Amino acid sequence: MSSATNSEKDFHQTSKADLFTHPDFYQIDDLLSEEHKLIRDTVRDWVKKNISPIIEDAAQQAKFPHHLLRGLGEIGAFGPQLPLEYGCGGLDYISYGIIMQELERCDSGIRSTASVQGSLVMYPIFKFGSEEQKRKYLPKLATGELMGCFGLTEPDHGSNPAGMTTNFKDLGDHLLLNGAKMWISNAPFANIAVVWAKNEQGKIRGVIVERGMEGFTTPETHNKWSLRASATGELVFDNVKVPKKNLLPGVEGLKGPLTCLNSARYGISWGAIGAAMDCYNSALQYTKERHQFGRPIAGFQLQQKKLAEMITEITKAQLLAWRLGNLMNAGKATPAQISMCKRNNVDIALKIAREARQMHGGMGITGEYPIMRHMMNLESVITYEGTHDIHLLILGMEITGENAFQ
Ligand code: TGC
Ligand code: FAD
Repeated sequence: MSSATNSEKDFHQTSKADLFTHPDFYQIDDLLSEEHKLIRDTVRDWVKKNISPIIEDAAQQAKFPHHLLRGLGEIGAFGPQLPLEYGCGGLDYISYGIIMQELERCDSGIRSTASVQGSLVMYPIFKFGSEEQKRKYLPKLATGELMGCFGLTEPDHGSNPAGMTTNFKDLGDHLLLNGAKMWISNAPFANIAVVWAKNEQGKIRGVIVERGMEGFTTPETHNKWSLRASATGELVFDNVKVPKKNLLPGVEGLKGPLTCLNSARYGISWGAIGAAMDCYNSALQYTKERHQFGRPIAGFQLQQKKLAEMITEITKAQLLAWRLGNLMNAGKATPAQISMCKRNNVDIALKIAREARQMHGGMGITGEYPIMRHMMNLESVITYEGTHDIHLLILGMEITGENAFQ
């Protein structure tokens, strides 16, 4: 079980109704199937009923709402893109994107939990795990009975994970794991961790570490101003004996974790649009209702410029994500295409959140509106899964053939 939990009664329920409907300026809904729309409606209804009423309080208290986990499993938020035979959703990548968008529309931290579980824990087990590992972990991860985290980043190796120092020795029937990971989403409550570490030959391998293994601890990271409703922590390995059967057999080298990041970055590309839409809707509503100088502020040109630019950027981001989803479905998406979409969509979402914050005037800094929470969350989203500048350099290398990283 998880190391620490709370329950629904620990969160104050707001009486404010969540009336979100998505803007669709370019009739992009026409590009979706009936199944996609049904999935969207189902997830949206569940989010409105279960997350919206408590999310502001969870963020203010900086507490992850553990009671949501089984419900997230029931609506198919964990590993929707993985096959039915392992208890997963068996859905396409557009459906996966839609689910991430609906979750992040409410809060990036909740989407983070689902991204990590589906793309960074379940996906590597599915893609690189043994049949025994798949049968043991995937069905329970899909329901939320088991939760996982992904350990790549270290205190001294963030953008450059190839330099990692976490390592293991092969001692016959078990591995001896030492080192530390930092900034790990879900770490404080995860039952298992997919950890990337170097073997004695300096090759990066994936290892499944279980809570309860001696020498394995997960201290929580406190005092974040961003993703406050998501639990972040460290993974510390002090001579942890990990059974050899917990090694992921199917991959060696940095391409292992980077392959998983492709899937998670894709999900973020859709997720960020959700946060942007929520900020846009709130700004549109507020400017229509708020009167200054004897008229709604929506009537002033400067406010209209901001709203018109917001919906333009949201629409462009939607089209980019939709096309990328189709490339993912066809198995044709390249890492650089994913970088472009993650980078662009998070960037526009953060800019929209900042503009929306100003349009709400003083009210924009309060928890009465979701704006400031989205804005602070997106400061992490633009940093994790590859920073804004790292994705620019990935694109630069793709188009010029020159490596500007080092
Ligand atoms: P480089 O030499 O370019 O590549 C090493 C090997 O990996 C292959 N490769 C990829 N494979 C699959 N997908 C990709 N996107 C790949 N990119 C590269 C490459 O072909 C090579 O394979 P091989 O067979 O030749 O060995 O590697 P590098 O050391 O120069 O680094 C490249 C760089 C900087 C782009 C990469 O390291 C990077 O992306 N850095 C950013 C780190 C990052 O994104 N960390 C994310 C941590 S997890 C996280 O933030 C989760 S937050 C989750 C949440 O809460 O939602
Ligand atoms: P650094 O790599 O130190 O970068 C600092 C600055 O230098 C950045 O602006 C960067 O763009 C720039 N920079 C670095 N290299 C170059 C270069 N070559 N050229 C130009 N500029 C450069 N990691 C996980 O493994 N698992 C998780 O679950 C996870 N969850 C996270 C949750 C949160 C809330 C946060 C904040 C982070 C999380 N991360 C996780 C870590 C995240 O992926 C890293 O923070 C990110 O990759 C950047 O690494 P860093 O923070 O060490 O920054």
